[in-house]
Amino acid sequence: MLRFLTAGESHGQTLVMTLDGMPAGLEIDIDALNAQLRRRQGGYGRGRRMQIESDRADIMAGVRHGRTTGAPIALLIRNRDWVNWQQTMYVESEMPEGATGANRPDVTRPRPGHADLAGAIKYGHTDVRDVLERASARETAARVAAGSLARQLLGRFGVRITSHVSAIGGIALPESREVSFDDAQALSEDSPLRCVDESLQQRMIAAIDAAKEAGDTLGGAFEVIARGLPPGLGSYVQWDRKLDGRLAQAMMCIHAIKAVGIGIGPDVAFRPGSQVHDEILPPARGDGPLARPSNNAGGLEGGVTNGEDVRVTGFMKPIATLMKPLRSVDLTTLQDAPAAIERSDVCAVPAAAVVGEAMVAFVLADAFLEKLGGDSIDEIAQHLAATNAAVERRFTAARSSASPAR
Ligand code: EPS
Repeated sequence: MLRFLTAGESHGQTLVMTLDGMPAGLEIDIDALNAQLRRRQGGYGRGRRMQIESDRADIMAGVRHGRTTGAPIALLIRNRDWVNWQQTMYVESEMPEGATGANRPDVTRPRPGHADLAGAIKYGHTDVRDVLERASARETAARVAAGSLARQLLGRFGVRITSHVSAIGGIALPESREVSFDDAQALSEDSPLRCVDESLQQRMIAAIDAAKEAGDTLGGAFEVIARGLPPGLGSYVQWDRKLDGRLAQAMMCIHAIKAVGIGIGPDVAFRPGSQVHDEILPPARGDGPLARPSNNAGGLEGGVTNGEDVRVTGFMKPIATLMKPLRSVDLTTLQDAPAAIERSDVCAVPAAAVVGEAMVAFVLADAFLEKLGGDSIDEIAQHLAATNAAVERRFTAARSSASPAR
């Protein structure tokens, strides 16, 4: 079983991530991991924080001489902004001598849509900062680190993962547009929103500018696509083993995600069966796999991978920190007061797409190990080869018994 936990506050010293269950013998590419962290920091519409941070992971445990040992992996992503926050975020009971930054007043006006109010009531906090520091999406940097390691494991066995932004605010790719893995993969990391349609992207940028001007924020949607997964990951036999359910949970728990779609997602509710289900055709070439002319199911039938691309869409609400704040109350007086303003982003959908890739990578790597697992990369490679050979034998037998008329 692969699992990870994170710790860390948005303006604390560091984010911490522990990943348990990685097999031994995987070569770790720390530059590739840091490149994923950099991708998460990008996207048009981010705030000033991203100019301060340049996220880098320091691996503290579980990797030796460039390879996993099978032990838990621990890593740190230090917050460069910590120097500006020591007087507000110190750990000790008294402010330590030499603490830098500013001593900020308590936050008492919860932001609608953020965890502020529910969290303050739940944990009994009077300074809402005790909630928002941990509820902040800064934590997703640690998830991207975990996901990057999961992606490196999958990559070792030919699985690749990409994403693209399909909507910002009300501006969206048409429903009929299925973005191919290659089109998403070809998007440049310098592309401002990682949308495959350039004219739409320009309209999205204008919408973000207008939202910023109005003190408002924008959400949107992104799709994660995974290619090269073997069929048979996940299972239909028990509710908690269905891979679509597990992917949905992993996407839904990303900050600000309010809905998840698999394949064509919510559209399934509005089309007849003949326009939803993907037909099954004989192999296009003699020794090829069965052909599927469409992939509305997003690579998952019965909660099991079917060998097609896995496609998962996340729908993100607008960020809850508005520079023109919504109405709220001051929790110390219960009188009307505009919601607190924290430094934030206007739109973070491209960053959420990178986090989505990480969470999808993590769940897929977990499911991969469940079916083909072993304690080392070599053992897993043997299991995968044996599984592929068994499928191949079955199809070879079927081909040789097929009537010549077919
Ligand atoms: C950040 C995500 C957002 C940013 C944050 C860094 O967090 P939140 O969910 O709290 O809005 O706003 O930046 C700051 C907190 C700041 O002070 O600028 C991230 O993804 O790293």
